[in-house]
Amino acid sequence: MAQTLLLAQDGGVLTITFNRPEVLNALNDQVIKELGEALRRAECDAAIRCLVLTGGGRAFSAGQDLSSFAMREQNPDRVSIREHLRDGYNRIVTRMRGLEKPIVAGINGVAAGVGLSLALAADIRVAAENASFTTGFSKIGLVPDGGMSFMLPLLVGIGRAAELAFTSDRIDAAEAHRLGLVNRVVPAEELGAATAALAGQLATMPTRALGLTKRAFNRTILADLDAWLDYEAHLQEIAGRTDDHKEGVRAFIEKRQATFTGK
Ligand code: LHQ
Repeated sequence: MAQTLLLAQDGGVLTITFNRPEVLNALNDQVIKELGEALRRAECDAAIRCLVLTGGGRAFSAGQDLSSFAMREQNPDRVSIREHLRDGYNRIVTRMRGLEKPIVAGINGVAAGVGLSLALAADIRVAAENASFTTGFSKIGLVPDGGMSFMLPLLVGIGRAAELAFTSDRIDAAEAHRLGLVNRVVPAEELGAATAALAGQLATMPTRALGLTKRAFNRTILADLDAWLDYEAHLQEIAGRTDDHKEGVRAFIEKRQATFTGK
């Protein structure tokens, strides 16, 4: 099976690149598995002192692979959305926040759905000026998951978070920067060098102190991370049973506008 992630270590920096460019780095079970393994490697290897998460091709990540998700829905033995989240994305987010090393997201293109959630779970976000952002969930009748329901209001404030989550409007990097969603915006051709320079700097800092700082921030603002993730999964289970969710996914696959009924 083709590798869905590319890993490259340069000094103390491990760069993880989503590698499904043909579907805008949409995330399937294999990506989640490989990402879990890469994070485990970063936890165990003292030589790795900073992570970079980025995307290959024109996207950072378009979120859950909706084609594989729609096929999964036809399997009578499928696990519930709640379990899908608990066993997959929630573990990844817990690992990312629990990793006591800095994580820099190099957002090279569109970040949507849980792809955006993973960018928000990183510590610092650097975006290319042609990157774009959409929560995306409401377009398929779902609620923000992968930690987005608390990271988004934390970063941009609850009013702006509501607007972004309700409308799923796509915003550009300049707007994302204005809202506080990303730390820096750089010309597209400089993104690799800019993230590498920042990550290289962080990798030479006192890793233990940075890790403990992250632990302190987590405790201050994400003290109930696991409970929140669990609650999101519970809400997603409810949303996932609606007609609007089924219509939203069908409409995406059939490349047409969804008609939502509110049910
Ligand atoms: C895709 C995808 C995609 C497959 C583009 N899947 N193929 C958690 C738990 C349980 C249930 C479900 O979900 C979740 C978490 C989530 O992440 S839910 C949200 C999932 N993501 C989305 O709803 C975003 C869907 N994608 C889009 O809205 C657009 O593609 C964006 C805004 C990302 C980019 O738009 P464009 O730049 O116009 O590109 P495109 O739409 O033309 O996409 C290019 C290709 O990528 C296209 O395939 P094709 O064969 O026509 O070239 C898309 O079908 C494919 N693709 N996203 N998520």
